[in-house]
Amino acid sequence: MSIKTITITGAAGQIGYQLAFRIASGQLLGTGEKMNLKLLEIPIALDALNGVAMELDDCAFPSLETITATDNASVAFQDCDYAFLVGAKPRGPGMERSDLLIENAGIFSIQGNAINKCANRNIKVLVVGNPANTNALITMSNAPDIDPKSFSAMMRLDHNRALAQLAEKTDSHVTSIKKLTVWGNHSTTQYPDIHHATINDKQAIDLVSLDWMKNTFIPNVQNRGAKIIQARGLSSAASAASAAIDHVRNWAFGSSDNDWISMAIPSDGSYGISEGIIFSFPVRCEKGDYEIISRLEMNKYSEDCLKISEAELLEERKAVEHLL
Ligand code: NAX
Repeated sequence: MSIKTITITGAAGQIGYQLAFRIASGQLLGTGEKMNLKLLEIPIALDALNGVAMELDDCAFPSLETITATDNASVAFQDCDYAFLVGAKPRGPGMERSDLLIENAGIFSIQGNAINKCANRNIKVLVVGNPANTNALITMSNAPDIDPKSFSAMMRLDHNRALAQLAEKTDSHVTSIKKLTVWGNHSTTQYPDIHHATINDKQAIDLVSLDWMKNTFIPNVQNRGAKIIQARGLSSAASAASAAIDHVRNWAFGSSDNDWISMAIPSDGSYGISEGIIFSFPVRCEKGDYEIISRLEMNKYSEDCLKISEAELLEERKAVEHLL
């Protein structure tokens, strides 16, 4: 049995602190699979990171072979099979979105380079750190020797949030909802789309009003992150870690046959979305690969929503053009 190497960046942060323990306990690969865990942080957070490593030791997880805590990207990505890029610079007071893009672009270009040099050629990369889609684009562009299909950004938290909102409204369980999509960017331009969704085999769109869909459901999903910050005083962490595991587990081991998931991946031009930007599509995963669900019928409302999110991603790409 081969031992997998899993890298988590920003591992001393809120999400990293949840993610590391859930992965080490076997919730990603299954409890029988051994792993080496590599944790990357910035120098100032190394003491905290060593504390995380000590706690991981203290759990005596049967699946965990070795733990490496480092501030060196080349060490962290050496032989990496699965990378969770969580660490990012938060938006500071007075910082414009474009400043945030550029600050983070520096981080993700270094990490893309290190992945290109050191990681397993079949690596799967999930970018969580915001702005996640464009950070994934930068990482991918700086790893030219790795298949672009190895890079993705996280929309699964948005997807899970949408499932929960729709389940609550229709008094059903999340597991009875299939074929829901959150398209686009992980931002407030994302488009949670229930036009193809079913609930216990009935069309979801027939079970709710258009007014609820447009004026309650969509804004609630788009703004759920802000609501969590308002309530907790901190941004989503446990739910983000849970979604990150859902994303990579489905990607690596497959998603359900009669359903699909939302993943931000390099656009191949499907649904008229500009090629190359990291855009969320409905995908089905099998044997470590994914395929975009094609030829879904899209009405004018949906097409317009996709275009708004695409325009935002094109603008973000323009802001970091010099790093691509
Ligand atoms: P925290 O600020 O708690 O943790 C971030 C950690 O990253 C810190 O420990 C910091 O030292 C580290 N870090 C910064 N630069 C680094 C670098 N160059 N290399 C390695 N580590 C570095 O943030 P947390 O709440 O954990 O959130 C992490 C990121 O996830 C943020 O960018 C956040 O906006 C983003 N999110 C993305 C979500 C998504 O769905 N895509 C949802 C949750 C979350 O908001």
